[in-house]
Parts: sequence; C-alpha cells; structure tokens
Amino acid sequence: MDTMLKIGITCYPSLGGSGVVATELGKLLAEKGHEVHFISHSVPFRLGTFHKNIFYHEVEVNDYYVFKYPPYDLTLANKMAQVAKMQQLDVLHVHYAVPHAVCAFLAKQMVGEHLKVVTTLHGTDITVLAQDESLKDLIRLAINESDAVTAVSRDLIRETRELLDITRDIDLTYNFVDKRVYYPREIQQLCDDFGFGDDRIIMHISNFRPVKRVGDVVEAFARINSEVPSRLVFVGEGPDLPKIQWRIQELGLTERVHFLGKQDDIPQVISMADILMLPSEKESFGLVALEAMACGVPTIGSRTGGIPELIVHGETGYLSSIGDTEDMAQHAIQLLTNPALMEQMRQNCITRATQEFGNDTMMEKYEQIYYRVLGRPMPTPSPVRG
Ligand code: GMT
Repeated sequence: MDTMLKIGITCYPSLGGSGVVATELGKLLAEKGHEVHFISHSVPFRLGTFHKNIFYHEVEVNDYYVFKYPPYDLTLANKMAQVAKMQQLDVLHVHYAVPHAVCAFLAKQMVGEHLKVVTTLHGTDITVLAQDESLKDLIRLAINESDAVTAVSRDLIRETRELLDITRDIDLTYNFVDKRVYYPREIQQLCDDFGFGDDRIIMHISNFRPVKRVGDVVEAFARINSEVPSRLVFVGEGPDLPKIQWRIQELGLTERVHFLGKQDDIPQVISMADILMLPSEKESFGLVALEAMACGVPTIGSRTGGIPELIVHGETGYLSSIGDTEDMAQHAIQLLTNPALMEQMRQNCITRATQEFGNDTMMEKYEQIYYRVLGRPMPTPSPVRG
C-alpha cells in the first residue's frame, strides 16, 4: 500500500489567516510527497505558481433564476464528493467550520465512511458564529461528526467546548511559519523609499474588522509618537479603515500614518517594523504576530484568546488588557528607548518562532492525525518523495 496520502483541502482562498495556514500546510504536504487537492471557489492566494503534487478544483455555482441566494454550500459539498471519488481521496481537511465542515459532512454521506474528515477550527467560526443561534446546532453537528477536530489554540479548544457543549477530543494544532520564508529581511532600501528616515515603525496588519480594534492602534500610536518620533504603517483593508482615517486627521497625524493596502510579500513588509500592534478584542491565535516574531519583530497585543499562548510577556512582546492603549503605549516606549532590550527581544522572537512554531513539527502533527483517523501507522521515518 502506498504510504503517501491523497488529501483534499478546503479553505477560504482569498483572505485571512485560516486560508494562509491551509495553503501553507498544503504546500508542505505536497513537498513531502502527498497528493493535495484544493477544492475552493478560487485559487488560494498564497499558492503562487505551479507546485508538484498540488491540484486545484474550482467550485462553480449555478446562478439559476429561482435562486435568491445561489447555493454555494451545496455545490461545494457536491464538488467535494466528486473530487473525493474521482481522485480517491483518503482525507478531506476543511479549515473553518462554516460552511466547510458542514459541506464535508454532506460529502462524506455521498462518498462513504472510508472518506475521513478533519476539521480545523480557526477562531471566528467559533468565537463569533457559534454564538449565532441560526448556525449553532449545525456547527455542533459538523464538529461532532468530523473524524478529527483540531483548533489553533488551547483557548479556542476551551471556548469550543463551552459555547457548543462539546466533549469530544480536539487536537491542539498551533499555527506555524515556514522559516525559509519568514526571517528578518534587509529593509534599509525599502525604508528609504518610504522616506521613514530615523523614525521608529509601528505596524498593524489585519482585515480591519471590528474585532481587531484598529482604533486602539491609533490611540496608542498618538501616545508613542509624542515621546518617540515614529510612523504608523497599516497593512490590509477592511470595514474599519474609513473610521480610523477620520480619527488620524483629528489627531493631526496624517503625515505620520501610511496605508499600504493589501501586500503579498509580508515577510519583507513586516521586517520594516520595530513593533507590531495587535490589540484585538478576540484572537484565537494571531498568525500575524507569529509571522512578525519569526522576522524578529515583537508584538504588543491584548491579553485575550490565544495571544498569551504565543506572546511571552516581557520576552517576545507585551500583553495589555483589551482597550488599555496607555499601557500598550508605555510598553512600546519602554522598548523603543532601550536598544539592548529591543535587541534581546528580537533574538527571543526568532528563537521562539523557530523552536516552538516551526513548520516541520506542525506538519508532522497534522500527518499523525490523518494516519490516525485512517487507522494506518504513520510511516517512520516520515516518507520523503521528490
Ligand atoms: O483574523 C481574522 O479575522 C481572520 C481569521 C480567519 O478565519 O482567517 O483568522 C482566524 O484564524 C487565524 C488562523 O488560524 C488566527 O491566527 C486568527 O487569530 C483568527 N482570528 C480570530 O480569532 C479573530
């Protein structure tokens, strides 16, 4: 029997940490020799160019005239089943409970018990959507019916159990970074191009949803900039962007704030930062803080969700209570005015990111889960094929 697996992966392809994790995992699995089939409505944005062992199956929704809402979820479930049968998939690994885990449940009904479903919970699928009574029972069903469920932090496991009254096993699978891609980059030329001069750089990267509390970034920055000449760099786009633009004008900070929009080369961009700010209301993990950490950039974040599992207060960044922008600013000022402390923290960040959240360990953890649900022994040493 071939020890390599055929794995279907469904994720949100266009945005967000869950899509990034799913795509990076798919690339690593394919590199190792597994056959990976992405099933989604568009090509995952981090997939890039051609990769051996990776295939993409597009979900095309029929917008028939009787539909007020074209049934994407049903079409996705049908496509999952078709791909699983045609490609003889062993495992369907879905990222985000809604609708992907529900679709995988339906696909399994069509394909048969031999198709194993692994669901990875990423955050808002539980912390926001599982609180919605119009979805709650369906999310519980999809989680209970999956052959394995993983979550990206201990806190998310706890919250899933509490919110949905779930007792089944949930594996902890922290997010990871590929150290071949995420490392401190040479950024002098880029900073010169932006005209940053000797100013310190505070950065925030997100989808600018209300849970990110981007207004707090602006308030903390105003305080930091009053003591240490700094620039605030925003990366990404989303609904709260217009609100903060107004506040930035009001505070007279327009010349000090830069909006870079969506960027592809995150390691390069993040390397420009002295500090990353992540003052979220909810954050199951905070992948961007890990990406920053791997590039030697400490994060000042809120003490919520899975962030404290990632950031060690005083060692790889600082944690403050949600909304305490004064505390966040004080930590930033302390760091920016103490070069020795900053250098120590940068080194701590790189060490922690590579030792605790490296891609090899996390990919192997997912592989172990796949072999476990299939009832097959994990090949040792792990198989390597071109
Ligand atoms: O941050 C977002 O709003 C996007 C969201 C997603 O679904 O992609 O991110 C969630 O999943 C990421 C990958 O596991 C986590 O790193 C983020 O912390 C989590 N976001 C929230 O919990 C708000």
